[in-house]
Amino acid sequence: MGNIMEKLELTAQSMYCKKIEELTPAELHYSLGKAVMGEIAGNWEASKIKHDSERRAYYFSAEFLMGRMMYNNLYCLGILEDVTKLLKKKGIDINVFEDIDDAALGNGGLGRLAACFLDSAATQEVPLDGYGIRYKYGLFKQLIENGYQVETADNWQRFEDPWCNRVEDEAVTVSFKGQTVKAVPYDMAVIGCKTTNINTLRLWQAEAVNDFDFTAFNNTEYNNAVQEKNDAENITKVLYPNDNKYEGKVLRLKQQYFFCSASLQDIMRRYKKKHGNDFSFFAKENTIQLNDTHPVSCVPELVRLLMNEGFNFDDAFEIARKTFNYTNHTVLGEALEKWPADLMTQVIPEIYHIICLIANKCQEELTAKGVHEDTKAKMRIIDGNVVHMARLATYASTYVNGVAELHTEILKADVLKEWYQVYPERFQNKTNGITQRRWLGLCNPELSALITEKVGSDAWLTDLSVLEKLNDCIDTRTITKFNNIKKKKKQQLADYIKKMDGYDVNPDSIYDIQVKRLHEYKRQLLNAFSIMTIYFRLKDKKLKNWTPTTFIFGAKAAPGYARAKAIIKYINEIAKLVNNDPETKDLLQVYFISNYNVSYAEKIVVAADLSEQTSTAGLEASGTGNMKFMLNGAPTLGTLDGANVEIAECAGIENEYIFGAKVEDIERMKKEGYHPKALYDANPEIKRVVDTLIDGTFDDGGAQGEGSFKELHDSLLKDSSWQKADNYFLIYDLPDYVDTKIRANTEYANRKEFGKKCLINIANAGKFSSDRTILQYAKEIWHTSYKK
Ligand code: 7GP
Repeated sequence: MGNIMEKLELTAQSMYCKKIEELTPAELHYSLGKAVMGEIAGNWEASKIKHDSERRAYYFSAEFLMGRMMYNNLYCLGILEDVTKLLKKKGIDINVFEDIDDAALGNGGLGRLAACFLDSAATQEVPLDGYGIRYKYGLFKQLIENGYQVETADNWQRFEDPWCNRVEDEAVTVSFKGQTVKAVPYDMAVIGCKTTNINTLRLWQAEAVNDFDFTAFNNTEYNNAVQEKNDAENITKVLYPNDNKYEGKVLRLKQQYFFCSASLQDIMRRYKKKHGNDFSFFAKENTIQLNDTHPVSCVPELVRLLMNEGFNFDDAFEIARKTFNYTNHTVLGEALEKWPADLMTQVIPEIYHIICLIANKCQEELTAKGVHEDTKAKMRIIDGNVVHMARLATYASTYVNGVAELHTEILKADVLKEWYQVYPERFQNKTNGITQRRWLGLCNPELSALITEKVGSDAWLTDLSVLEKLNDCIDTRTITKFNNIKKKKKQQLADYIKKMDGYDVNPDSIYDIQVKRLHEYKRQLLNAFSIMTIYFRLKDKKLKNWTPTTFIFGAKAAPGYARAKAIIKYINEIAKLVNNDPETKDLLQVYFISNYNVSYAEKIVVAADLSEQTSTAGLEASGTGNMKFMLNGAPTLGTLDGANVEIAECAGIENEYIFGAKVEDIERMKKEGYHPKALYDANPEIKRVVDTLIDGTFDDGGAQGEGSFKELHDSLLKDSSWQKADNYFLIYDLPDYVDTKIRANTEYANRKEFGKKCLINIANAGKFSSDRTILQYAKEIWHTSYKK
């Protein structure tokens, strides 16, 4: 500890010629970050040596949504409190680091899961290192202007990045057709909790092999002189801002192949240092987890690299198949990657050629297994000039897994049905989890202290299953303590929202919260409709005993996703109406907070009274936000979808607010016919609410009845050539949703009974630690070591 302050002083002096107390927040952040890095250097080195000596796993992911590093790292090192005090002595408030941007190198669930996994692996001493992309610009920052989303660039590196070391001498080159670039690794330390183990996240940055063409410059062709540099750097310039949507762009394919090739070359280099050219131990010593299909070009790339080492195709492929495992994160058709063959040929022809070989091998193998021709046709890796990446991943992996029980069943029964029939032994489930260090310890010290007091120690920090002990101490006093903590967290959130967004949130109201990416299947629009339903009932005096409620939304829409953007505008229009209506403003408030990100989430999940998880049953693979709310004591107001099912199982369905169609109901409606227009015509309340999209209640900026709200209205009621009406069953689910929401509101008034539900949720959240998930991966898929 003393050491860190000394190191901090030295860095401040040598880098900035300043005393600690004179540093700007950015300088302090950099200096303290570097001091911490210096402090852990020895442990980090030792951990690397350990990983080199045993079977190890790699997590390949195009996204790692790490969030803010400073507090987390100090917390995991167990020195957050001390550093806070020491800085205070110098007159510095540790909250200054709130000015430092999150590392937002991910979109949402998939990227945040990768970050939780790294944290858990480090803590559970699983030899797992991450490989990804060091985007210059992470996920855009969101402003809300006049109710519309406006995007600005996320220049997260502008404060410098003390957490990464550039490792110049381990740079490699990656070749595309007509272009070769340099891949430079940046290593981030992933610090475990209550262990000296430190794992590594290696992120690749694209640079030019030759920065600057002097001849061109001398010929006064300045643009040409820097052309190569720009073309190379463009590869890792920006994160594609899509969540649950595939984008078939050349640059995206380049990003994927770029980090796959660099990472595999890196692994091969390390392997060769140990074994020379004898690759017989490769799959015994290395296992690679593919985080969805974004890194699937790894498969042909490993085959290519092994063939360069002298292997024939079949032997190379066998090694690859033993090395890779694939996690699927979505069943949405528009998210499944399907690369056009000509695009691949244009960018990575050698890789495409190897994919052709794999595709042929697959069909031969299926023939040999006696698979029916029709089934074989459905399993073509290359089908009509399109490469199906999920099929390639499934074929080329040892294990394939879904991310919640229900999701895995849907993969087996539907999305990957044919594959499950031929290769049943490959399929596993690994229900997602979240790290309790960030999502309880760090963000909710008040609740953490109560839990530690009740369960008798802080063992929950590295073994969340001990929370079950809480089940025995849910008495009146504990409930009161919990309710007081929740109250405090709600006040803190109100203050934070005031600071960030300028809104005055009533801390005495119920906080009903929906934060996640904006997507039609997540059904923020359903939530909006339920609010309008309640608003009209209040106006019509049809709803009695309503406890004042604040509905809080946070969500980024992909910049090209028009309907998602229209929904943001619609929610903001509702906010304007109800927040200013003298008849309702004390009963109903609606706020759309801007730029929802990991750091905002840390303030939000701890303050929620209700957790909105409203996806159409069958479509949310797991969800992880749902687990964060549960762990902080908010019952789920949601559908039986993804991990909500397991949340309800663990806490008891009577302790959640479950509504709506189940997967079977949705399937039946799809088969037998679903007629939202008929339901709308038959129910004047639904009609009134849905028609606020077109009847002039709200302004979408377009001409009356022609703007983006009209398009939303049509999407719910009119079959179109490419999509059936109300694809996501909002109209079907609305009545039950409203009833359930009102029931939650009524039950909230009994503070003791509701508090008990909250505590039961916490007590039964143990399963949802990513420690549990990562240990299952280690034991059942990777077969690596872990902390005993
Ligand atoms: C998400 C799923 O939508 C979410 O339900 C799950 O919790 C999360 O992955 C982690 O498993 N999927 C994505 O974010 C995504 O973009 C397409 O999937 C590749």
